[in-house]
Amino acid sequence: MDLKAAPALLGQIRVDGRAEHKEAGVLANLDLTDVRDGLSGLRLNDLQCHFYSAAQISLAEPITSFLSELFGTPPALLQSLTFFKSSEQPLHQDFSYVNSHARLAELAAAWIPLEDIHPDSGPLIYYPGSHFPDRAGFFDWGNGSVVADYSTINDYYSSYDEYLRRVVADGGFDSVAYLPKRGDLLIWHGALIHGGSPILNQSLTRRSYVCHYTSLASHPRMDRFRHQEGFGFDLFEEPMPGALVPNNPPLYTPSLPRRIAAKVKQMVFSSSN
Ligand SMILES: O=C(O)CCC(=O)C(=O)O
Repeated sequence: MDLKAAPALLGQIRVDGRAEHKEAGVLANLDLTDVRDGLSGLRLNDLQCHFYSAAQISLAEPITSFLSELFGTPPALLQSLTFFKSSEQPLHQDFSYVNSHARLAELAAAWIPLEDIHPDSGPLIYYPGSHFPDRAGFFDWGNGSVVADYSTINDYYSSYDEYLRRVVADGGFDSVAYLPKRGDLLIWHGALIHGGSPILNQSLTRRSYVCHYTSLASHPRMDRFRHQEGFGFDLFEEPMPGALVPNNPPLYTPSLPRRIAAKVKQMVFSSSN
């Protein structure tokens, strides 16, 4: 938190969020002495490349086991975001922005509270049921594309926002504010409409860790993952030099029931293909 006291390496953590964050690029360029000094919407990217503890959270068994069931193959992390305050991010569907993986629909996110979330801190809001394509349809990002092109994205922000607001109003979707306690977990489909609500009390933090996953087979760098028993959750192939990660971190080891279930699934899939 105290950037003056932190190793210089941590200044190299990539940041994202509002225009001023994007321009800074990395934490060191934000001219902050303490990360807690505000900046709602500030996101630290991919802390799992710097901290083994972040990698362990990304790979927590309840997440990986649930996503294995969902995808039918092990999940693989695409990115993580760490928030101190609400992102206050407008409504969106993740697949529009997170789309470097091969199978667009194989996208899910985990929202992990790092403290009990206060209703006035700008909680995550989402619209249950809005991930069904037959109910939400698809926004046209230009030339019929259902995903955003970063070179033209600014031209579309306001019409995308209008589109999603119309979808939730016309579809009769009700919003839910996510008010978890530390230790809870929310997993959502990559097409669920969601956003960060406005902060009502500026003194409140909303510390949280959000990960986006695809299936291992769909990951753009699948070849870089180590595998074990058909599971491959290795995030450490390319840690930042000097990162706080053990030299040879252990692979995720699925439980025996999970290994049996995976084996059976593999046999069923291979006999039906
Ligand atoms: O937590 C938030 O405020 C927004 C997170 C989010 O929308 C995302 O990571 O896709």
